[in-house]
Amino acid sequence: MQYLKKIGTLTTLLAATMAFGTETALAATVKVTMHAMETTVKIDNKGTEYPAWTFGGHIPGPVIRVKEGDIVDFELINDATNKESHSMDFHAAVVDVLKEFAPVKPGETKRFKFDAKYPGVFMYHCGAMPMHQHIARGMYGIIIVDPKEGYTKEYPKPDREYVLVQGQFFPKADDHHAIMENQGWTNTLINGKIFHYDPVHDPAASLALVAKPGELVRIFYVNANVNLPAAIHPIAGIWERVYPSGNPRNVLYGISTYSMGVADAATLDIVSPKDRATNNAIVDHTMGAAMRGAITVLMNTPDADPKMGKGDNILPR
Ligand SMILES: [Cu+2]
Repeated sequence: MQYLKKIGTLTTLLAATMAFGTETALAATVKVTMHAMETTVKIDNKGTEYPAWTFGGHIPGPVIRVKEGDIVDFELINDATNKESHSMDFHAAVVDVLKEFAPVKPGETKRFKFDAKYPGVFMYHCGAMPMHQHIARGMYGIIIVDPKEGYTKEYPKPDREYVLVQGQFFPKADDHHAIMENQGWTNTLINGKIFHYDPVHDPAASLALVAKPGELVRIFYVNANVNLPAAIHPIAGIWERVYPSGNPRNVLYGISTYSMGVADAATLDIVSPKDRATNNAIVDHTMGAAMRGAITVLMNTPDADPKMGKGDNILPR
């Protein structure tokens, strides 16, 4: 027993050394710069304009993608032309809310670093007050932290990947009291637009998610609603696997509808039938949200554009 214990200790030490060595060798510092921009965006497929507050001029902000163990060296530039203070709150970071996440005045810049310690998918958002208004006006996005061990049997390599970030649209952008009370929201935004990828319900929609029959499609989903949970279901399909918070160690199988609280995120895998062309409608099954814009069509056809859902094309705009 004593011998086994010793071997065990040695193995643990060796494993720790190896892990540390590997991490040191592979850990990278990833520099991320974002501009807080108070600017006009188009919130539907017809081009309706809205006075948004954004990271980088779009709702959602840029997709940040790093690897577990990387150090994110982040810089937030609050342009001098802005009127409001803004900040950055990465849900992937373990830092000090009063330091790293503190507001930045117009014309100022803030820089901080954090260790991307946990793999998964996480919301990021502005935390300047009134926070609910900054989120409602569009200051949110997704950070993906890929697992350091890469793909495994339980977390297989997907054929395509897509990002879907859901938000609530409040047309009265200045009424932050109403936003707090969840009053006056008229629509749901998917990647910043109402029925963004749904040519079935909006003839003005020119985009849909695409894949080939039988491909493994991985969806990175963030619920950036201000006040409402979301119930994500792929109509005419079942999630093959769901990874709560996107962590490959959290695996659920054969899920019809996966519920996400506010600010929650998940990775959801779906595989369509191999022998025929089909469509799925990925919805927030909360009907009031679906009918207000939270329907995304996934077309599974043999002629699917080979570039969609790959590399930089995981958030089609
Ligand atoms: Cu802000």
